[in-house]
Amino acid sequence: KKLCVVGLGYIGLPTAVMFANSGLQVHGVDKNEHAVKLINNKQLHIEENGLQQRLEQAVDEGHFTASTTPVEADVYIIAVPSPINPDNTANLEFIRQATASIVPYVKKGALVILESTVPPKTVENVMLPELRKTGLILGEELFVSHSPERVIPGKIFEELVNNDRIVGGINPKSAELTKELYQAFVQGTIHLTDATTAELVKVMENTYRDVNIAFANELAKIAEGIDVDIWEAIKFANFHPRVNIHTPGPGVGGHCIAVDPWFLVELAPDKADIIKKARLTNDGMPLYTAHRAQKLLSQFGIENGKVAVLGLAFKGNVDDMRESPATKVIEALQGLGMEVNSFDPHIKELQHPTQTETIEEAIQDADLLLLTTDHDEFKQLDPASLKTKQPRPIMLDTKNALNPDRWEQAEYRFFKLGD
Ligand code: SAJ
Repeated sequence: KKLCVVGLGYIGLPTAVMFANSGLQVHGVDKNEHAVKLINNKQLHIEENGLQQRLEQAVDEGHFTASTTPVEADVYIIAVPSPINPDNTANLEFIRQATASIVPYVKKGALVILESTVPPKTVENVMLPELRKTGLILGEELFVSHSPERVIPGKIFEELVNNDRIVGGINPKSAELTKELYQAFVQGTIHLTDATTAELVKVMENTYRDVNIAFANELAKIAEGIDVDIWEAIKFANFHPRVNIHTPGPGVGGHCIAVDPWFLVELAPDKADIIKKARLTNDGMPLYTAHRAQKLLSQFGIENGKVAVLGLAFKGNVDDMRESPATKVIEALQGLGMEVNSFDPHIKELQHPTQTETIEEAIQDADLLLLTTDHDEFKQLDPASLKTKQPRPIMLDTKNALNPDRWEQAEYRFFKLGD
């Protein structure tokens, strides 16, 4: 079988490579010429555990090529972004364009699979009108399904294989054909349903996380008011067999959890109350974090201090800055009149105006170190060797990532968000 994967980003590239490693002939398509060039040279434009070696294998075995335009194939997989507009409505233009781009190449008997997360009814209302232009009878001569990815960045290859998948077809045959394809490497169960149900399920999963994180963030704020360490309180609560409180933090980032709940709000604005409130609660965390930093500084007599933000990525051990709470914390700090440097060992090129190349540079004059991302590199820092010009700098850990004793022994004043 020949596959054409449209969109070679965080999901498309690993998925394409995985199929190629399983022996299928795969052609990847991306409109970013630079990324295509790199990929054909076995180089990466994104970071993911195991991806480098798997890409090399795929290209060396002759199973994987890439270009900026689609090719004729038996199966098309679409994995392009589905972001939100500034007014929190879904932007489905990339999905529509990607679908339109394959229309000239699609032949009778082909299967088109959407992997991107989308608002319910997108297959029906956005993709099918484009695919009808092939002149093929949908469900008989052209099969279409939604097979949303569910993998977590950092562990993509593990989860591609082991996670269950929900596959929704525009008819049962479409779903069945999709299942047969993914069985090339998926060891989890593949559950079949219709396309709209699959769309809703995927969005529900990420919304579940968002709502629960908002709950944890609300608890963190409450705990701060009564001098309780929320991290300890959550740990104890989670010893209950039916309680699983999520982790507070400086906000929710990434292109999924902070985005997908808005799809449900747009779909049912008068019904999605909790979902909307949760989204706004999480979006308020960067400002809350900045205020907490400001209060700490003024507690120690420092006005308009200098802050070193440790971490720009949206979560630990990834190189992805999209929708990162850290960048919003920085904006909020600056808005409050503070001077900010930042450092992130995973963001290789300087991608943020406040970013420095070394941690030493970022913390040099800092009154306060603000940990926003729980990278392993930060957990392993030796506080004793990290000297700022301040005799007793402040450390505010928003992720409960550090060992307070070590920082306090090194003359830092140590604080946590939610404590
Ligand atoms: N976060 C918290 N508290 C938590 C968990 C996460 O503050 O308890 C924050 C993180 O720091 C990060 C953001 O939320 O800023 C999202 O991180 P994440 O690791 O929870 O999720 P993503 O966005 O990397 O991946 C999610 C996953 N969805 C679920 O776990 C339901 C993944 O399985 C999906 O495939 C992915 O979204 C996607 O692409 O939709």
